[in-house]
Amino acid sequence: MSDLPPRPKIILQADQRKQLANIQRRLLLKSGLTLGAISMLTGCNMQDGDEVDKVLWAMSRWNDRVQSWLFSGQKLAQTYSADQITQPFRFNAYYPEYNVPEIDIPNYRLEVSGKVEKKAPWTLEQLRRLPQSSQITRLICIEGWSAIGQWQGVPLKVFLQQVGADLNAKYVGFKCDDRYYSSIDMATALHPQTILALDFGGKPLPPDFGYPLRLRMPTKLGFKNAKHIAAIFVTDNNPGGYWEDQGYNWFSGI
Ligand SMILES: Nc1nc2c(c(=O)[nH]1)N[C@H]1C(S)=C(S)[C@@H](COP(=O)(O)O)O[C@H]1N2
Ligand SMILES: [Mo]
Repeated sequence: MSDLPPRPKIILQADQRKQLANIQRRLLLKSGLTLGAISMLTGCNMQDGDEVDKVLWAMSRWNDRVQSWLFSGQKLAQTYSADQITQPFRFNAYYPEYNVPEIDIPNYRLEVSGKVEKKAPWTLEQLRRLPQSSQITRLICIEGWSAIGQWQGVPLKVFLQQVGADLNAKYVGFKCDDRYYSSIDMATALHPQTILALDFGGKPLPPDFGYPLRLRMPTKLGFKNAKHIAAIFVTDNNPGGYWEDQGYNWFSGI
Protein backbone atom coordinates (compact mmCIF):
# COMPACT_ATOMS: atom_id res chain seq x y z
CA MET A 1 0.00 0.00 0.00
CA SER A 2 1.22 3.47 -0.78
CA ASP A 3 1.20 6.21 1.81
CA LEU A 4 -2.25 7.31 2.83
CA PRO A 5 -2.88 10.98 3.46
CA PRO A 6 -3.03 11.85 7.14
CA ARG A 7 -6.50 11.59 8.62
CA PRO A 8 -7.89 15.13 8.71
CA LYS A 9 -8.83 16.61 12.04
CA ILE A 10 -12.53 17.39 12.13
CA ILE A 11 -14.33 19.75 14.43
CA LEU A 12 -18.04 19.06 14.48
CA GLN A 13 -21.05 20.59 16.15
CA ALA A 14 -23.04 18.15 18.30
CA ASP A 15 -25.93 17.87 15.84
CA GLN A 16 -23.56 17.28 12.95
CA ARG A 17 -21.94 14.35 14.72
CA LYS A 18 -25.02 12.18 14.29
CA GLN A 19 -25.31 13.05 10.61
CA LEU A 20 -21.64 12.35 10.14
CA ALA A 21 -21.91 9.00 11.87
CA ASN A 22 -24.89 7.99 9.75
CA ILE A 23 -23.63 9.19 6.41
CA GLN A 24 -20.08 8.14 6.98
CA ARG A 25 -21.02 4.62 8.01
CA ARG A 26 -23.47 4.11 5.19
CA LEU A 27 -21.75 5.95 2.39
CA LEU A 28 -18.07 6.55 2.94
CA LEU A 29 -17.13 3.25 4.53
CA LYS A 30 -19.37 1.29 2.19
CA SER A 31 -17.80 2.89 -0.85
CA GLY A 32 -14.33 2.35 0.60
CA LEU A 33 -13.60 6.05 0.70
CA THR A 34 -12.02 7.47 3.81
CA LEU A 35 -12.45 11.03 4.98
CA GLY A 36 -8.87 11.57 3.88
CA ALA A 37 -9.74 10.47 0.35
CA ILE A 38 -12.84 12.65 0.35
CA SER A 39 -10.83 15.66 1.44
CA MET A 40 -8.37 15.03 -1.40
CA LEU A 41 -11.12 14.49 -3.99
CA THR A 42 -13.04 17.57 -3.00
CA GLY A 43 -10.17 19.80 -2.04
CA CYS A 44 -12.02 20.52 1.17
CA ASN A 45 -9.81 20.70 4.21
CA MET A 46 -12.61 19.29 6.39
CA GLN A 47 -11.62 21.55 9.26
CA ASP A 48 -14.84 23.46 9.37
CA GLY A 49 -18.03 21.78 10.55
CA ASP A 50 -20.25 23.49 7.97
CA GLU A 51 -17.97 22.48 5.19
CA VAL A 52 -17.85 18.85 6.31
CA ASP A 53 -21.61 18.79 6.37
CA LYS A 54 -21.86 20.24 2.87
CA VAL A 55 -19.41 17.74 1.43
CA LEU A 56 -21.16 14.77 3.04
CA TRP A 57 -24.58 15.86 1.82
CA ALA A 58 -23.18 16.48 -1.66
CA MET A 59 -21.74 12.96 -1.65
CA SER A 60 -25.06 11.50 -0.56
CA ARG A 61 -26.98 13.40 -3.28
CA TRP A 62 -24.47 12.20 -5.85
CA ASN A 63 -24.96 8.67 -4.54
CA ASP A 64 -28.76 9.09 -5.04
CA ARG A 65 -28.21 10.00 -8.68
CA VAL A 66 -25.94 7.03 -9.35
CA GLN A 67 -28.40 4.67 -7.67
CA SER A 68 -31.33 5.98 -9.69
CA TRP A 69 -29.35 5.58 -12.93
CA LEU A 70 -28.56 1.99 -11.98
CA PHE A 71 -32.10 1.16 -10.83
CA SER A 72 -33.95 -1.08 -13.24
CA GLY A 73 -37.65 -0.32 -13.21
CA GLN A 74 -38.52 -3.92 -14.00
CA LYS A 75 -35.90 -6.16 -12.38
CA LEU A 76 -37.65 -8.15 -9.66
CA ALA A 77 -36.38 -8.56 -6.13
CA GLN A 78 -36.07 -12.09 -4.75
CA THR A 79 -39.26 -13.76 -3.57
CA TYR A 80 -39.63 -16.62 -1.07
CA SER A 81 -41.96 -19.51 -0.33
CA ALA A 82 -44.59 -19.52 2.43
CA ASP A 83 -42.52 -21.86 4.65
CA GLN A 84 -39.67 -19.31 4.68
CA ILE A 85 -41.79 -16.60 6.33
CA THR A 86 -40.20 -15.25 9.53
CA GLN A 87 -42.28 -15.93 12.61
CA PRO A 88 -42.74 -13.90 14.66
CA PHE A 89 -42.11 -10.92 12.39
CA ARG A 90 -40.08 -8.06 13.77
CA PHE A 91 -41.52 -4.67 14.70
CA ASN A 92 -39.61 -1.45 14.18
CA ALA A 93 -40.41 2.25 14.37
CA TYR A 94 -38.79 5.38 15.75
CA TYR A 95 -40.73 4.72 18.99
CA PRO A 96 -41.47 1.60 21.06
CA GLU A 97 -44.33 -0.78 20.24
CA TYR A 98 -46.62 0.59 22.96
CA ASN A 99 -46.67 3.95 21.17
CA VAL A 100 -48.05 2.60 17.88
CA PRO A 101 -50.69 5.13 16.73
CA GLU A 102 -54.37 4.47 17.33
CA ILE A 103 -56.29 4.87 14.11
CA ASP A 104 -60.04 5.32 13.75
CA ILE A 105 -60.45 2.66 11.06
CA PRO A 106 -64.16 3.24 10.15
CA ASN A 107 -63.43 6.90 9.45
CA TYR A 108 -60.10 6.33 7.77
CA ARG A 109 -59.59 8.11 4.42
CA LEU A 110 -56.41 8.12 2.35
CA GLU A 111 -55.71 11.66 1.15
CA VAL A 112 -54.28 12.33 -2.31
CA SER A 113 -52.68 15.57 -3.48
CA GLY A 114 -50.08 17.17 -5.73
CA LYS A 115 -49.69 16.37 -9.42
CA VAL A 116 -52.81 14.18 -9.73
CA GLU A 117 -56.12 14.77 -11.52
CA LYS A 118 -58.39 13.20 -8.90
CA LYS A 119 -57.87 14.45 -5.37
CA ALA A 120 -60.82 12.73 -3.70
CA PRO A 121 -59.90 10.75 -0.57
CA TRP A 122 -60.11 6.94 -0.60
CA THR A 123 -61.78 4.53 1.80
CA LEU A 124 -60.20 1.16 2.53
CA GLU A 125 -63.11 -0.55 0.77
CA GLN A 126 -62.42 1.43 -2.39
CA LEU A 127 -58.77 0.45 -2.23
CA ARG A 128 -59.74 -3.22 -1.83
CA ARG A 129 -61.84 -3.01 -5.02
CA LEU A 130 -58.72 -2.21 -7.08
CA PRO A 131 -56.57 -5.08 -8.42
CA GLN A 132 -54.44 -6.65 -5.66
CA SER A 133 -50.98 -8.15 -5.79
CA SER A 134 -49.31 -10.43 -3.24
CA GLN A 135 -45.63 -10.94 -2.44
CA ILE A 136 -43.42 -12.90 -0.06
CA THR A 137 -40.27 -10.82 0.23
CA ARG A 138 -37.55 -9.81 2.67
CA LEU A 139 -37.71 -6.53 4.56
CA ILE A 140 -34.19 -5.33 5.35
CA CYS A 141 -33.68 -2.81 8.14
CA ILE A 142 -30.67 -0.51 8.10
CA GLU A 143 -30.09 -1.46 11.74
CA GLY A 144 -28.85 -4.87 10.66
CA TRP A 145 -31.74 -7.33 10.69
CA SER A 146 -34.12 -8.66 8.08
CA ALA A 147 -37.34 -10.68 8.03
CA ILE A 148 -39.41 -12.42 5.36
CA GLY A 149 -43.10 -11.60 5.25
CA GLN A 150 -46.16 -11.75 3.03
CA TRP A 151 -47.92 -8.56 2.03
CA GLN A 152 -50.85 -7.98 -0.28
CA GLY A 153 -52.35 -4.82 -1.66
CA VAL A 154 -52.76 -2.44 -4.57
CA PRO A 155 -49.75 -1.96 -6.83
CA LEU A 156 -48.80 1.70 -6.37
CA LYS A 157 -48.68 1.99 -10.17
CA VAL A 158 -52.34 0.95 -10.42
CA PHE A 159 -53.27 3.49 -7.75
CA LEU A 160 -51.31 6.30 -9.41
CA GLN A 161 -53.02 5.53 -12.73
CA GLN A 162 -56.43 5.53 -11.02
CA VAL A 163 -55.92 9.02 -9.59
CA GLY A 164 -54.53 10.36 -12.86
CA ALA A 165 -51.10 11.05 -11.46
CA ASP A 166 -48.48 12.73 -13.63
CA LEU A 167 -46.24 9.70 -14.12
CA ASN A 168 -43.50 11.98 -15.42
CA ALA A 169 -43.30 13.74 -12.06
CA LYS A 170 -40.18 12.93 -10.08
CA TYR A 171 -41.36 11.84 -6.64
CA VAL A 172 -44.14 10.23 -4.67
CA GLY A 173 -44.34 11.36 -1.03
CA PHE A 174 -46.01 9.69 1.97
CA LYS A 175 -47.28 11.25 5.20
CA CYS A 176 -48.04 8.90 8.07
CA ASP A 177 -50.35 8.97 11.06
CA ASP A 178 -47.39 8.87 13.48
CA ARG A 179 -45.82 11.95 11.84
CA TYR A 180 -43.34 9.77 10.00
CA TYR A 181 -42.84 10.70 6.36
CA SER A 182 -40.85 9.48 3.39
CA SER A 183 -40.64 9.66 -0.39
CA ILE A 184 -39.53 7.60 -3.39
CA ASP A 185 -38.51 8.20 -6.98
CA MET A 186 -41.16 7.65 -9.68
CA ALA A 187 -39.32 4.65 -11.20
CA THR A 188 -39.57 2.82 -7.87
CA ALA A 189 -43.20 3.92 -7.46
CA LEU A 190 -44.03 2.24 -10.78
CA HIS A 191 -42.02 -0.94 -10.06
CA PRO A 192 -44.26 -4.06 -10.16
CA GLN A 193 -43.33 -5.08 -6.57
CA THR A 194 -44.13 -1.68 -5.04
CA ILE A 195 -47.52 -2.05 -3.38
CA LEU A 196 -49.84 -0.19 -1.04
CA ALA A 197 -50.26 -3.12 1.33
CA LEU A 198 -53.58 -3.71 3.07
CA ASP A 199 -52.90 -7.27 4.25
CA PHE A 200 -50.05 -8.93 6.11
CA GLY A 201 -49.86 -12.73 6.33
CA GLY A 202 -53.30 -13.01 4.70
CA LYS A 203 -55.08 -10.74 7.20
CA PRO A 204 -55.68 -6.97 7.39
CA LEU A 205 -52.48 -5.23 8.53
CA PRO A 206 -52.26 -5.33 12.34
CA PRO A 207 -51.44 -2.08 14.22
CA ASP A 208 -47.74 -2.91 14.77
CA PHE A 209 -47.10 -3.60 11.13
CA GLY A 210 -48.59 -0.43 9.73
CA TYR A 211 -52.39 -0.62 9.74
CA PRO A 212 -54.47 0.25 7.84
CA LEU A 213 -52.18 0.93 4.88
CA ARG A 214 -48.43 0.72 4.36
CA LEU A 215 -45.96 0.96 1.54
CA ARG A 216 -44.19 -2.30 0.78
CA MET A 217 -41.34 -2.50 -1.76
CA PRO A 218 -38.56 -5.08 -1.63
CA THR A 219 -36.26 -2.83 -3.71
CA LYS A 220 -35.64 -0.41 -0.84
CA LEU A 221 -34.48 -0.55 2.77
CA GLY A 222 -37.04 -0.94 5.53
CA PHE A 223 -37.16 2.70 6.58
CA LYS A 224 -38.51 3.73 3.15
CA ASN A 225 -41.49 1.34 3.65
CA ALA A 226 -43.81 3.86 5.29
CA LYS A 227 -46.43 2.42 7.68
CA HIS A 228 -49.77 4.00 8.71
CA ILE A 229 -50.03 6.03 5.50
CA ALA A 230 -52.45 8.95 5.82
CA ALA A 231 -51.63 10.87 2.63
CA ILE A 232 -49.93 10.33 -0.72
CA PHE A 233 -48.74 13.15 -2.96
CA VAL A 234 -46.98 13.47 -6.31
CA THR A 235 -44.37 16.20 -6.72
CA ASP A 236 -41.23 17.36 -8.52
CA ASN A 237 -39.63 18.60 -5.29
CA ASN A 238 -37.90 15.91 -3.23
CA PRO A 239 -39.99 15.66 -0.02
CA GLY A 240 -37.20 13.94 1.96
CA GLY A 241 -38.13 11.77 4.91
CA TYR A 242 -37.91 11.27 8.65
CA TRP A 243 -34.61 9.38 8.57
CA GLU A 244 -33.53 10.70 5.18
CA ASP A 245 -33.43 14.23 6.60
CA GLN A 246 -31.19 13.03 9.42
CA GLY A 247 -28.54 11.64 7.14
CA TYR A 248 -29.69 8.26 5.87
CA ASN A 249 -29.14 8.07 2.14
CA TRP A 250 -32.36 9.09 0.39
CA PHE A 251 -32.43 6.48 -2.40
CA SER A 252 -31.44 3.53 -0.19
CA GLY A 253 -31.95 0.91 -2.88
CA ILE A 254 -31.15 -2.71 -2.20
N1 LIG B 1 -44.99 5.33 9.89
C1 LIG B 1 -43.81 4.71 10.09
N2 LIG B 1 -43.35 3.89 9.14
C2 LIG B 1 -42.18 3.24 9.32
C3 LIG B 1 -41.38 3.45 10.47
C4 LIG B 1 -41.89 4.34 11.46
O1 LIG B 1 -41.27 4.60 12.51
N3 LIG B 1 -43.11 4.95 11.24
N4 LIG B 1 -40.20 2.76 10.61
C5 LIG B 1 -39.57 2.22 9.38
C6 LIG B 1 -38.51 1.24 9.64
S1 LIG B 1 -37.02 1.87 10.16
C7 LIG B 1 -38.64 -0.09 9.35
S2 LIG B 1 -37.33 -1.18 9.44
C8 LIG B 1 -39.95 -0.66 8.97
C9 LIG B 1 -40.33 -1.76 9.96
O2 LIG B 1 -41.51 -2.38 9.57
P1 LIG B 1 -42.12 -3.57 10.46
O3 LIG B 1 -42.51 -2.99 11.79
O4 LIG B 1 -43.25 -4.10 9.66
O5 LIG B 1 -41.00 -4.58 10.61
O6 LIG B 1 -40.97 0.32 8.96
C10 LIG B 1 -40.60 1.59 8.46
N5 LIG B 1 -41.78 2.40 8.33
MO1 LIG C 1 -35.46 0.21 9.73
